[in-house]
Amino acid sequence: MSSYIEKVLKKIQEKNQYEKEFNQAVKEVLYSIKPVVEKHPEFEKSALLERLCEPERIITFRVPWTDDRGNVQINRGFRVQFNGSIGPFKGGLRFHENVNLSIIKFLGFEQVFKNALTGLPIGGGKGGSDFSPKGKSDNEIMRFCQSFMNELQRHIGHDLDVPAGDIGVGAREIGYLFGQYRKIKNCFEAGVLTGKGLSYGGSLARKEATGFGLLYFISAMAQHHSIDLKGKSAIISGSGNVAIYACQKAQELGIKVIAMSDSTGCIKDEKGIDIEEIKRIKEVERLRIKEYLKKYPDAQYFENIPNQPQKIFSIPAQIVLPCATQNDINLDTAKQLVKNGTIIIGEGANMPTENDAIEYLIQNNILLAPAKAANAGGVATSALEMSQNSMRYFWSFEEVDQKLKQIMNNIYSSCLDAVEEYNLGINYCAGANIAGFKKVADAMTAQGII
Ligand code: NDP
Ligand code: 2IT
Repeated sequence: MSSYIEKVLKKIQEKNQYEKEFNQAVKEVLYSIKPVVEKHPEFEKSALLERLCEPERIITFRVPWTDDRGNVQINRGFRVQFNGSIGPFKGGLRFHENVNLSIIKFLGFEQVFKNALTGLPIGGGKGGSDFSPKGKSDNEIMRFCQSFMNELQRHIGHDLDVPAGDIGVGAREIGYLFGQYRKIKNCFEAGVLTGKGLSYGGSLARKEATGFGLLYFISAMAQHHSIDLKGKSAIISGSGNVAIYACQKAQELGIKVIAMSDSTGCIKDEKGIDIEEIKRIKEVERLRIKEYLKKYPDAQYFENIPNQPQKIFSIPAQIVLPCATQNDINLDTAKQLVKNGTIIIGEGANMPTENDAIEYLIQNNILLAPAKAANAGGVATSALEMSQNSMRYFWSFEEVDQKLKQIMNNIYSSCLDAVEEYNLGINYCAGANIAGFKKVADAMTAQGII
């Protein structure tokens, strides 16, 4: 290990000792960029890695709101503007009860490399709140979003920082956030948020983009390795935005998706998941995935046991798409996946695989499509939404989808180039980190010590 990287990692661990997820994400990147750092002694002189791992700005704020019973509730809001050297800070907002600074920082850090990989002019950031939309009425969600925006509006703008959705933030929440921003600013600044509804500046295919993009990336990888995806079986963890459209595109490609999940449990349908029924349950009715059994009594349901690996990962499949949340696959789960004959893992979620599990999977010849590359289709299409907003124009679904496909193919090529240049075998995780890092390092170096 390069002594400069060791020194930086030690410092980061000391300074952020309670931030488990952030330390995990930093370690994964810094270890894998070693061959590049060793070629560039000037990085140490300009403290490039220290600057890369310290967000440009962290904002935390109080979010007071009143629930339907008239009780005042307080949540904590976050926005981490991690690195703006390539473009305005860009990244989603996550509303989930377990959100804390460590999680937002890890997400912001990963976003920097992901956004660089897209080749589009977007820097990296992330935000959110420990607010859980689950079980809340529409009015409660609206009041929360309005209060959240009352503070966030000071810190965002179409050339400054452009938030979007993530876990717990979809079209409904973006609509309420945009409405409040427009009211406060007294102007229609369409490009300040992405993932907007189609009636007020959203892009066609943004909703589908992360899931579709994941399958485009996997297709490029499978083609390079002479693997035919058609007829392969798949399991997908999660049943939210990313999981649903990953499932839809997988089925269009002839893959048989036999299981999906939510945080409570998973359903298994050997005949293949009816994705329209999942959309009805999750997108329209906002119910639990178990509801699927009402229409398909022959399907099976397995409930998760707290603090144990999610049940879905014990179902054998050739393709595994973790599309729920971070750290779903630990070393034990990874061993199970290898035993079950998995060929490809495509990370739709951010950091779904723990570091020792990544190592184990690659050593066991599993093709692992890393999140920073494989799920970049969502943010890339957000950048296309920004372009359309700037032009005051819009592209057809087919045009956006075509651009998305091209971007995902380019991202795969960038990863492959890095893998080949540095002799990394099938380590696409290191390849993605190196390709993303090089772009950010170039931009940071050119802009001096800031
Ligand atoms: P959604 O809120 O739409 O869906 C999240 C899904 O994950 C739900 O099915 C949820 O189940 C499940 N889940 C299981 N366990 C957890 C947990 N502990 N915490 C939160 N969710 C859990 O989110 P998205 O589909 O948008 O996001 C899924 C993943 O993809 C996240 O890692 C996100 O960061 C990443 N991502 C999202 C992009 C986007 O454009 N939306 C782009 C790139 C990455 P339940 O309903 O039971 O909570
Ligand atoms: O993790 C991600 O890339 C996202 N949640 C999407 C961010 C965006 O700005 O569209």
